[in-house]
Amino acid sequence: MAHMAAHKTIPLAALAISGVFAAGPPALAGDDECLGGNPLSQEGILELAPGVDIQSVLLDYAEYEFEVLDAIASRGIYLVSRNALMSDSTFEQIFLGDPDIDHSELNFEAGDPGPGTQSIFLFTAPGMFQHQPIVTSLGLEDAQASATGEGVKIAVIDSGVDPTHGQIAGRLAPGAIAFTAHPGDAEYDPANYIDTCNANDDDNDALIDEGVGHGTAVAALALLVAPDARVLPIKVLNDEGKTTAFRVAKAIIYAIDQRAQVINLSLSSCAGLRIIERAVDEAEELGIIIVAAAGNSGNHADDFPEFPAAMNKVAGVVATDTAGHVAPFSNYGDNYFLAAPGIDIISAIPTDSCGPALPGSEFGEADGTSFAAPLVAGLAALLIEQEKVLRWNDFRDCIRDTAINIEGINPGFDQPVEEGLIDVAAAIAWPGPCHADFSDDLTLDFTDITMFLQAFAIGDDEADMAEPRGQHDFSDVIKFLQFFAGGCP
Ligand SMILES: [Ca+2]
Ligand SMILES: [Ca+2]
Ligand SMILES: [Ca+2]
Ligand SMILES: [Ca+2]
Repeated sequence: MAHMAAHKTIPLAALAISGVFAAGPPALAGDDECLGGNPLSQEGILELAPGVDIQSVLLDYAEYEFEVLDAIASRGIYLVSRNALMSDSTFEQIFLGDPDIDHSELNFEAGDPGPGTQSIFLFTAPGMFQHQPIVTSLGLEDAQASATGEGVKIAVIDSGVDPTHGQIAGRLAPGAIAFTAHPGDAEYDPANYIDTCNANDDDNDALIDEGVGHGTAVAALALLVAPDARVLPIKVLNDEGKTTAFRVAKAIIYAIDQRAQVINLSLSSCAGLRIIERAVDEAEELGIIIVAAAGNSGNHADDFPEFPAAMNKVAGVVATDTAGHVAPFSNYGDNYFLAAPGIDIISAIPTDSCGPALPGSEFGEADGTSFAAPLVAGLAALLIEQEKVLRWNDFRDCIRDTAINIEGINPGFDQPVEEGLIDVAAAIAWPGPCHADFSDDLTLDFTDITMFLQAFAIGDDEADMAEPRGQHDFSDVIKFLQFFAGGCP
């Protein structure tokens, strides 16, 4: 029943859905087309120095006829078009030495994961969703006796969701949005975050709407682990499962500004763009846990790392079976932080499906690192509700202490993953760090109060313990005192 990754090629920097929906041949490990990517030849990204106005930049470089296509204006990041006479390398070099431009880089073509990744799920009976093997293997019932993710917002940066699906309806956070085209393009509609199709094979790969259903399945899996969390759908993948680096960065920044506490990215790229890394860094400073699928190329990260999963401070997720055997299609390697089940995973699919998807069915079964990642996102939500995780370091420590080592059962894989396979019940039973112990001596005394106040006064991230994150105010002091009064676990 395991459906191998059919995705035989991932162009460099192709941001592709990391889900595999159909039976097909195994992935071709080491496919060097991973290095051959296609930057969008008439687009580029400019990161301006603080206080610089984009209009003055456009004037300074008027001969190149740059036009603003899209913006993350609050961060001084702009997507510009340029005339066809300007080469990629010229764009990369022309701004060197200009103090107004912090960084320039190319935008990358969105990519399809390749033939066979069509949205064909195997039909499963509705009752199977709540009773599938991962519910037992991860210990979800035990875990949910202690935490359900209440009050936690999980941003799902994906293909949108079906808001009418029984597993999704009533469980969305306000602020759902779509970034699937440039503002002004006919396709761009910020309100249209719905996981729908257009019944056309827009990318001419003989697959119609192969991305449809992906986001609905991903969101429902996060909610399977954390049933009382709320999902914020941010649509970046179109109905063919494609997007661009710029849109992914824009979506992460949007999730930050919407105060999501967890961000799930079931998509990957062979290029680690600076604007995505910058967005990841900003999220990490605010205590947001970022989870990303490792990708389905069957490659070791030392050969072909995929991003953002392989970035520091991102929980990159390798797919295994329920016992921890690495899936043949999954990327692996110790650049990826942990593993979760991603074979024969049952989840929600849009009820109003189209194209090749199952008409009228509500649940389907599929494989992919895409479906392993949201299980980790759900776990993060449970730990955040418990206040065991306030920031990335806490999550990292929890996984180090509770994940199941899978090296011994994967002799064919050199260091399959940095840590191991998640055990949700064990993670929820983890005692948690001693948040008030600023002196790291496992006791709480006046020194810790002094150190907290010093950290608070200089605006250190460690002292930003309560919402609103990114601000040091009285709620952080109250939270510290609560942790202090509660003692070390
Ligand atoms: Ca297609
Ligand atoms: Ca289409
Ligand atoms: Ca102490
Ligand atoms: Ca705060």
